Amino acid sequence: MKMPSDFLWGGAVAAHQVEGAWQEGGKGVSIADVMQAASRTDPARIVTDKVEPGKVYPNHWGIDFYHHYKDDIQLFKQLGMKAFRISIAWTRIYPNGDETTPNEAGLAYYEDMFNTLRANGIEPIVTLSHFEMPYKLVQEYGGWRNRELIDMFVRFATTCFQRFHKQVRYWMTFNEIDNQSDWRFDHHLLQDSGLQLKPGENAEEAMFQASHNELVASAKAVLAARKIDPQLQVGGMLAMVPIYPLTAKPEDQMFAMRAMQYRYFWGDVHCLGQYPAWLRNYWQEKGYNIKVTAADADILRRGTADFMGISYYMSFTTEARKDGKVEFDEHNNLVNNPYLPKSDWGWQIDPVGLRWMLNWTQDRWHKPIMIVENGFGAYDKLEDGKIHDDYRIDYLRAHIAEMEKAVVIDGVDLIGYMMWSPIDLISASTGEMAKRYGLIYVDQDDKGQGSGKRLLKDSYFWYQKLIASRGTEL
Ligand code: BGP
Repeated sequence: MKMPSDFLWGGAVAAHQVEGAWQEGGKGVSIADVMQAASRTDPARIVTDKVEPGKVYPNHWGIDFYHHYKDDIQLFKQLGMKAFRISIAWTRIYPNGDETTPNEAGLAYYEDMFNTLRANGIEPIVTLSHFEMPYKLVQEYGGWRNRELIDMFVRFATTCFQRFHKQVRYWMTFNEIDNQSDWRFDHHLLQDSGLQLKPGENAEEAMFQASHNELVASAKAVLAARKIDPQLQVGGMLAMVPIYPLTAKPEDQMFAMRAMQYRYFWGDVHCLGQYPAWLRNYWQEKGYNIKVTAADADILRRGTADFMGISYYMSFTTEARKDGKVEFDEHNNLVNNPYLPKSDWGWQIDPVGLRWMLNWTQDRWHKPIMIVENGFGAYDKLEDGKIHDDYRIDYLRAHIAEMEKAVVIDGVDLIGYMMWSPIDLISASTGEMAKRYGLIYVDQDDKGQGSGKRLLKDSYFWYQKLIASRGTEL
């Protein structure tokens, strides 16, 4: 199906997964610099107590995009990309988060990158916080449970809007803010909200307070952007995962609905400007004391998002609890979906779920949508200098076909599609290089060894044709 001529076909990355150069250009230490990959079973995965000079984490080297971006952008241009999503590392702009004067070297770095993108006909799309708040804000301020972070984030956002508003029109505040619904897994608390639990602290309550502070910061950033340049579009960003009921049993249906309400209340606040009634009741019933001031409520109401950025990789399935309670317990209540295959990392592959989710998102929030992540992590095999990644093409083709139905048949207001990722990068959840997403191969292993050379995979040529044909040559 032919997509509109102004549709933004592109690709996405995050700063900490590609840049490397973690101590260059005046950059401070971020949580991503000291955190072991999220899903490793290593008990030490959560965080180091201090930054150990000799200790290296994959995010320290990324794919050295910091030094390679000019060449890589040429490859993106030849691919035909119309848009490129990246995040700004907060620590390049405010190294510790609590300074009042920004780091000029960091601003200059992104300025040159955005200019290079524009000069090559590529629209930069920017996330402000993608899993990498300054580490000092975790250690000394206690992460997002502390309201002081609101103004620090708004200062960071305002600095970026002021400096880059001519080059960057589309912004998102917090990447996958709804991942915090998985607060049972402590890496989400740390990575997304900078929370290390205190003895006796209730994780869910802390998560709700941290999330509230982030939502206020996000709404304040929206209001700041409007003042600086009314052309700016500032969105929220959610990991969209349909949560299907396992059966037609009403209890399963009710349970799955509440699971969706729970996961997407962040979107409700972003788009509708207020908390849903069920959640306020839930806080009360649990005895949670979430500090929401009258001024906060006013900011949330006024600072609603201009669009919604979403990522889509998979769907979940759930069934009712045996005790009849309509709330998640520590087991996460997710079950296997017998109809769906899985990736090597156990992610359920569900292209139809993307169309389902796009319709659901539009019906619920009535905002323009941008797909800012969708892709397939797989082991690639290099054969005679080539990578025949049919499995990646199959995944992208099936998802894009469903996306096109959502736009052309269902009338979903979709601004663009950014696949994850145009180039191999460090996996956020495993810290591996071996879990590859790219259309461009990077010769580097899990330990950072390799020539760093870039090679074009079969999927690169496939996506190139697809963009040139406006989505018809699937
Ligand atoms: C999303 C994150 C990305 C990216 C992607 C793939 O949740 O926003 O940063 O990493 O998932 O996940 P992974 O790298 O863990 O395979």
